Amino acid sequence: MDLWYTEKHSDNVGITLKVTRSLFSGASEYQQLDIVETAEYGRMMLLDGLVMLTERDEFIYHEMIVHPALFTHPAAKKVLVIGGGDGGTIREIVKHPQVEQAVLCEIDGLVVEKSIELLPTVASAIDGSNPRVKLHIDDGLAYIRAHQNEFDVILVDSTDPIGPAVGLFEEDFYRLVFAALKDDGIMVAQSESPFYHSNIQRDMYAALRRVFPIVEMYQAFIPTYPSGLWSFACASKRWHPVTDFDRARAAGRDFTTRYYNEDLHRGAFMLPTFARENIAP
Ligand code: AG3
Repeated sequence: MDLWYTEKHSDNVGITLKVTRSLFSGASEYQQLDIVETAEYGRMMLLDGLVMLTERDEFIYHEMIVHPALFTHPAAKKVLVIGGGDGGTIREIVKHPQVEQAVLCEIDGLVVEKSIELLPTVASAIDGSNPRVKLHIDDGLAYIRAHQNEFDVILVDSTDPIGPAVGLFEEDFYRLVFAALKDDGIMVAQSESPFYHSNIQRDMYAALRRVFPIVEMYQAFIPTYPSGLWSFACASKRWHPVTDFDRARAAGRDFTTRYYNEDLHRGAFMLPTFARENIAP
């Protein structure tokens, strides 16, 4: 018997992957979590039925949510991740030798626990072995309210704006992020698909522009997300992710990446016309 999982991207379109077995299926007080083995994309994590990651293409999302900001900020020492309980974002952050502390604030302890158990290559930096990593199981909004002028970079690694992540797409939250950042801090948040989510993008970028002086969108190709074209919002207090980007430092990095590189950094900020129009002021 063949088993296939479909995440519907609209009423009429979805992505379907052949599943060879289920590794975990259970609900926390926040959401339904499933981890399955697929025939072509390795293990896959779903939250409320939405694809969060697969082992085969997670490197693209995790490299791209981290490295553009960390090679734009001249010396990021303290970095906060909100969401991202699988640990992939933290794994990329700790590749940067100047980072002294990487803090993960994830609302759902079950996601962290099951990622460590079933997705070890993703969760390698949050399994307790890395002294630079601190873990908080807490609501991102509550956590950020209690911190001011503290972080160089804040990365919002959220799910879609439904369920527990709704508050992470609102202006009030961006104001709290702004306050939690130091004077030259940078925020990056995943910002959905320019192809499918133009309304979400319009509202999100408008809210960001009311809070931050510099707001730029950049894109990445992520095969298992809706439409395959995904985006990130870079909102910054001082450093511009293209004009202040330190290309030489990125080119001289002493760690490997499989998607990000110093040329792609600039290219990622060059948008197709329809994507640019989604967020036109
Ligand atoms: N964050 C999930 C992005 C949203 C995907 N949306 C969807 N499949 N409908 C990724 C978590 C990985 N750290």
